[in-house]
Amino acid sequence: MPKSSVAVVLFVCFVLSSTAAVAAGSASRKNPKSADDRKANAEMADQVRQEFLHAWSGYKKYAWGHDELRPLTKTYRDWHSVSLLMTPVDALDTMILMGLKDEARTTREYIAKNLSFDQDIEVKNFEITIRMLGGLLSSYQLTGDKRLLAMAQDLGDRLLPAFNSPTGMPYMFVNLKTGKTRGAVSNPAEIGTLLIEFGALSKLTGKPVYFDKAKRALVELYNRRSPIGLVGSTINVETGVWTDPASHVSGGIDSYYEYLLKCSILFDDKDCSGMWHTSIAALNKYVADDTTNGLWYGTVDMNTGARTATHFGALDAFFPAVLALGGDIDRAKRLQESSYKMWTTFGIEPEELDYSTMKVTYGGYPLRPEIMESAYYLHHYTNDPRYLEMGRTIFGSLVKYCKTEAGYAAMKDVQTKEQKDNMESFFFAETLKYSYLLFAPAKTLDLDTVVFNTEAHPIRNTWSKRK
Ligand code: DMJ
Repeated sequence: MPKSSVAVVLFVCFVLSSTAAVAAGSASRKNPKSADDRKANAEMADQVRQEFLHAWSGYKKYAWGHDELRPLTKTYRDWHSVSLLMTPVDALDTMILMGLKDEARTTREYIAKNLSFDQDIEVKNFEITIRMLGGLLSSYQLTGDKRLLAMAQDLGDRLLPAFNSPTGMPYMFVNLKTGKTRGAVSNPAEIGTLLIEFGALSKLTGKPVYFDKAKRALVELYNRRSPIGLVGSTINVETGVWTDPASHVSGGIDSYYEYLLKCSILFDDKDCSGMWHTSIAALNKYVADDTTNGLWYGTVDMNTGARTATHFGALDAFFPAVLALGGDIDRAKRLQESSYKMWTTFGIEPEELDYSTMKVTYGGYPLRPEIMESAYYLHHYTNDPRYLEMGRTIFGSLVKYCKTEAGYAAMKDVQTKEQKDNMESFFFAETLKYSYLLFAPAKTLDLDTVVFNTEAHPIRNTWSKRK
């Protein structure tokens, strides 16, 4: 058997096997002690699975073959003039992890036979990378289906022209057929959230070009940090000049920091490790806001560190997971309490609030996963039932306010609980996956052996001899 096939088989065995050696590290930390607790967790995991099936059957009935379900009007939405099967690709590894074998088989076959990237469409490099490239690579590792790897490579090749800017930082948009690029003003998240996917593609295909381009983009961005070690909100990838100095951990910057840490782990990359340590020190010094109302991360000027806003929101709720993964359990716990306060104050979290007044500044909720993701990480590292309790409350609100006849709907405003006709693919990829993994037995997937991309697609290092 060629080396790469052995690696895939090993990963499949790793995830599916229930031998004591598998996941022993986290199993000892995560498995509840009492039979009652085990039963309660199993019931929750099963409920999440049933809700996945509810939403999935709505997608199949009203939107099959399209990018997303519109859960109120029971129709569909495509991001471009042709569908890229966004929901099936994003949802596939969740089905596999939930043990939904028939659904996973049918979906995988459908993707393999119907998805083509040979399309004259302009796509957002970041979104297509995290959802599609990440989804294909993760499902390839979980199944060993080489067709998925071939599709990932085809997609990676078509996205590569995005990096052809004078600085090496990618343009926002690229045409999948012509390679034409657009969008010189980008942001740290879209520039720096590509290395897990492009890097894994290199390791799994033996072609270094993907890793090299994505790593260069990350380094070029980092090298433009301010003298106090922070990045801003927008930057021109042609000139390398910042166009907005607002510095925070929210949307537009968030996963840049996440990938510095995760790439240091996944690729054992010393540069990423150094960049992470410098960055987290600057974040904790300037962006963290330790108030009488709890720990938050707000907004400051990247050059002076002066606070310019006290905003925090649903997207920022990923940060406890990153802090915990980086070993800072204390800050992770305190920030998760703040996120949970944000959730429980309104019954569901708003997209953004002002934490100095706890007033909503933007009330939408597009079914985001971040708060559940952080509960999952914190439970893994602490085994504290507090995070199961949080998970139950959060999932309970989702069912109460967002469930519809055809699936799950976003909210226009968490204060009025008015629903919105959207069900993003990340609801399947992330929200339901993290909800399930929080309650599922530790052997389902050992967090210590994978790195999740920012769309919750687990990637395992099958290429390094050391691992
Ligand atoms: C996802 O697409 C990813 O998690 C991304 O990093 C941020 N936004 C959504 C989920 O909220």
